[in-house]
Amino acid sequence: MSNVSLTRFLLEAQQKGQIDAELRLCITVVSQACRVIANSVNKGALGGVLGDAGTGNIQGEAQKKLDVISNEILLEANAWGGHLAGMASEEMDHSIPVPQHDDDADSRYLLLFDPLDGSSNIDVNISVGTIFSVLKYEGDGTPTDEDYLQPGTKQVAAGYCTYGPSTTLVITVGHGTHAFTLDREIGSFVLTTKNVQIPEETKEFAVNMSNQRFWEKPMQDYVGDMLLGKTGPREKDFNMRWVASMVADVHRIMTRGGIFSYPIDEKVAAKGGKLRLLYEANPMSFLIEQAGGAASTGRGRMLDVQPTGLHQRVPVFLGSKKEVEAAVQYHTDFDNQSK
Ligand code: P6P
Repeated sequence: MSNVSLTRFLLEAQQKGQIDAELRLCITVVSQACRVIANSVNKGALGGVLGDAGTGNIQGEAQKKLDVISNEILLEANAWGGHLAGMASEEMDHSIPVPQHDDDADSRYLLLFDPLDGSSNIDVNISVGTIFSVLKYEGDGTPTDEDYLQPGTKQVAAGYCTYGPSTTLVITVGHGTHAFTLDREIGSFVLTTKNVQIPEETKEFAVNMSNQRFWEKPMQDYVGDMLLGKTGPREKDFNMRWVASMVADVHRIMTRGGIFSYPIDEKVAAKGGKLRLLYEANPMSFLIEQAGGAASTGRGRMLDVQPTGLHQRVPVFLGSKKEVEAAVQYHTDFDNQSK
């Protein structure tokens, strides 16, 4: 396969009518911002960018210096192109409008992102990443937070970039999920996997087991049966991985299958879950579904959830289709018995 650059891939998508010029510009600009973030992340201790920023965000989390830096890189990169009506970030309490210039195109978009997911791993040199989601802005004038409260099915593009041994950008515009690897020598993302396909079955699960005693019963039964292995009702042995960096765990699933879960537990139940719907669960779910996988809250399709808040949290089950269905079945059976 000749080296297809991201630029060429997006131009061809536009020629096929899958995206318009503004959405192509949006994804291009985000990919360029990811290259700048990768450059900062890869400097590590030499870049003076490790450690805490000494500030906190609306999530009640201490911000890392690179959280703040990555957020600023994405804001600055996307402020000038005329392709966006506004942006929302995990690191900002509210969305911000992007000034519209007279000659701006009609179709404008809303960009949402987690600028550096898994940032607690930065100081210990474990892969982190950027997650983004793109919605159409249907209004006119200045968008407000409410304009972002669209179900995941309304996304027109989504992606993540992993900053690990290689820098890998995985995107969808609703026509499959595709992976690009950064060629540092030419400074370009090159197509390395077209039409990612996640195996329907798996023997690998990703969950933070330290929360086990706080889970709902169906989750305890689901994982408990996996741990019984061949001797249990699942009749096969499972392996476990937990990077505590969603982008890294999801990328492994994109590459070899698996199921990722951050279920409700007593500690986060009041907040609705741990992971955020609009800029973590929805973009990842769009990518996973486009790669033949499934994504659920445990009690319904993730992309059908009608958002009620910019930083709303949800329980997450995503990955190999048949394994997600198995996890959901435990919840369905439990709920039916409870009626
Ligand atoms: P825990 C990172 O903070 C994150 O939002 C996801 O990237 C990751 O999957 C999860 O939280 C890790 O949570 O409770 O294991 O630290």
